Amino acid sequence: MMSESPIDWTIWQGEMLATLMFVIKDGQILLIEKKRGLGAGKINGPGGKIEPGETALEAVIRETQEELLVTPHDPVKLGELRFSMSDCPDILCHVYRSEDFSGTPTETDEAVPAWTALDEIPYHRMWEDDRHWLPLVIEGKTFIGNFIFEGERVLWKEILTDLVW
Ligand code: 8DG
Repeated sequence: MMSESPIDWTIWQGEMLATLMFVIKDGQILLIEKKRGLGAGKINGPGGKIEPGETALEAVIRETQEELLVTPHDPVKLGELRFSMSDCPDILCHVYRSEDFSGTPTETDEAVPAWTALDEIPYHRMWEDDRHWLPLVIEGKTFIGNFIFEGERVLWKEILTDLVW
């Protein structure tokens, strides 16, 4: 792990804007096994790119509908993740939590739904950074996570908590 960030995060800007949704209900979290795109094969929350003209909130609802045929209710933004990537455009990702939904989580071309107990989250099958901030989502805390990746490895990380959006 590098000790000093080679990036000035105060002027950093994401080239790709993305979202993630974590529905947490009855002690379980609604995860997906992603079937295609960036992070295929990994366990994650539903989510994806923000389309031109869309807000982050609109995008996270649309992506959850497309990937799982589920509509999250009253999503609350908890975090922002900033990924400086070595091999693809830098990503700014807005992280939401919801405590209820309508519809039935269903497998689609993009994802397989996986309800998971909160104490059984398979971090070994997830992006390496997730273990540093997903516990904050579960606790309902706000955060910024800054990460520098080399390929799929985290070279540097910083987590700031208690943000006001
Ligand atoms: P497509 O169907 O349009 O091809 O793609 P998409 O679904 O719109 O976008 P995507 O390529 O799936 O977007 C990448 C998703 O992966 C997006 O939700 C953000 C998420 N993601 C990263 N990096 C990391 C990470 O390190 N951890 C976690 N949990 N998610 C990440 O891009």
